[in-house]
Amino acid sequence: MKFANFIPRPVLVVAHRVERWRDDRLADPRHSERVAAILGSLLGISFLICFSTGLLSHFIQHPPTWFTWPARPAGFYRFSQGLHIATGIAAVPLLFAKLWSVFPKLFQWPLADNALHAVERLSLLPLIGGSIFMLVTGVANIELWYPWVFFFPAGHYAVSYVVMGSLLIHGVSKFATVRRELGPNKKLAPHATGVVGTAEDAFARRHFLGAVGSVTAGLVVATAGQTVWPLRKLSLFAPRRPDIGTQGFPVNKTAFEAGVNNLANSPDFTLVIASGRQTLHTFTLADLEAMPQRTATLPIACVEGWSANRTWTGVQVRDLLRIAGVEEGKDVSVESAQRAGRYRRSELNHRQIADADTLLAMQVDGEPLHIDHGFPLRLIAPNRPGVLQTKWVQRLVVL
Ligand SMILES: Nc1nc2c(c(=O)[nH]1)N[C@H]1C(S)=C(S)[C@@H](COP(=O)(O)O)O[C@H]1N2
Ligand SMILES: [Mo]
Repeated sequence: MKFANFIPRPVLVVAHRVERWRDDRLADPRHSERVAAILGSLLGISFLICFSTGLLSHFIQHPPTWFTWPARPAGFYRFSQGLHIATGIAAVPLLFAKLWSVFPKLFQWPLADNALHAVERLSLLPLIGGSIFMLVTGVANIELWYPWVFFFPAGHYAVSYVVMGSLLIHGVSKFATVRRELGPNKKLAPHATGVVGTAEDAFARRHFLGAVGSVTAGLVVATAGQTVWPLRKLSLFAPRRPDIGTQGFPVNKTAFEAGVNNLANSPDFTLVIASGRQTLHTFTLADLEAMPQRTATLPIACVEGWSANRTWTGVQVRDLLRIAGVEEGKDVSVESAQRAGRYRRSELNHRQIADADTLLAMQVDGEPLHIDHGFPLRLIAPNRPGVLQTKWVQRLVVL
């Protein structure tokens, strides 16, 4: 006796209608396997670039023992973080289009053909859920909107592994389809429905993909202006423009917000070089001004996606450490007058210290630093994320 005989008639009627609806959709070239393969490949590439640049950024901020981030090329972090944001933004319309395109396939009955297929379909849950989580938290973060209770980088980082794991399963299971649809013999390939595509089908497909492509390109351009200087006036979706702010560039956290107004403005401000609890050397501002000054053009490249190139003048960190008698090859902790907050300190490894352009800056573009940019003393060094360019530096502690 057939299983279907036990199912009440109204349920069968509904199931039949759903099936007809699904088959009608699947006959639409925009829901074809070819479109799914194209969007899926583009999305896969975006996710891979986004994941690798994200992982790199994570390692730079939380270096494992085998990882010592170099100081050169000076603008590399700016480039890789720009790619991270651009591919993340591009993935938003691509993901929408892909989900819309494959949506009818969800209504397959039976739900899976065999155990392997069941695993593959189940892996869609973490893949889709995780992707939406990554894109929503990422976009909210670059828009400076933090509506969650968890710490963004930790959540965003952890879920990226869930997405990559399920993407791997998905990619492997769809590999044959992608090769059939996009490989060299694609003209011979029948449609999902078994009908060979007509010229109208090809037109409808291109029309749809063209629309998705334009929206994607538009979104990327409207965000990239926060880091790609010539596009700055098109920076519609990005909250910051690299040319707008105090002294002509953005401020991440003001001196008032950081609670350092009094300390930073105090005439007795000193810079202390210490090793553990022991003070090795104390510099007054006058001492620092009397030292050889170095000027370098370096970007601030915020992890949130904006960046701005500026010309900084100050003293070399390696000079300061030499005067304090610190031997070469040590790492230091750069500590701010700011008392609380995650970004009140950062670490400089020995490769970065050895670089001539790793400075404690007192000036930007020939003017004394504004207090919101770190007056009287801020770290600025090549190839570092903005969050590691510590402002209001008061102590360098040898590690
Ligand atoms: N002490 C301290 N330094 C800090 C921060 C901070 O919150 N406190 N924010 C960092 C971040 S996230 C960035 S992007 C840069 C921005 O520098 P700016 O405000 O001068 O543009 O400063 C960094 N230095
Ligand atoms: Mo930042």
